[in-house]
Amino acid sequence: MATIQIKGMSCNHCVMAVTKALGGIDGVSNVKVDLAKGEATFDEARPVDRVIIRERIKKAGFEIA
Ligand SMILES: [Cu+2]
Repeated sequence: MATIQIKGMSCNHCVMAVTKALGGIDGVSNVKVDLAKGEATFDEARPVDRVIIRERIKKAGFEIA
């Protein structure tokens, strides 16, 4: 399981957007976003390039801390 810190989430809409962004990445599953902690955890079927994860998060309007 991987954990990333995400900046800029303020409500459940943000949680949904991040969950959708991460869940849409090939090989990523079981995404869980914790709003209070500002972090997301997920499983990787194989190692996913962090550059791709960063890009998807950015596209959704957030930043990886
Ligand atoms: Cu929000």
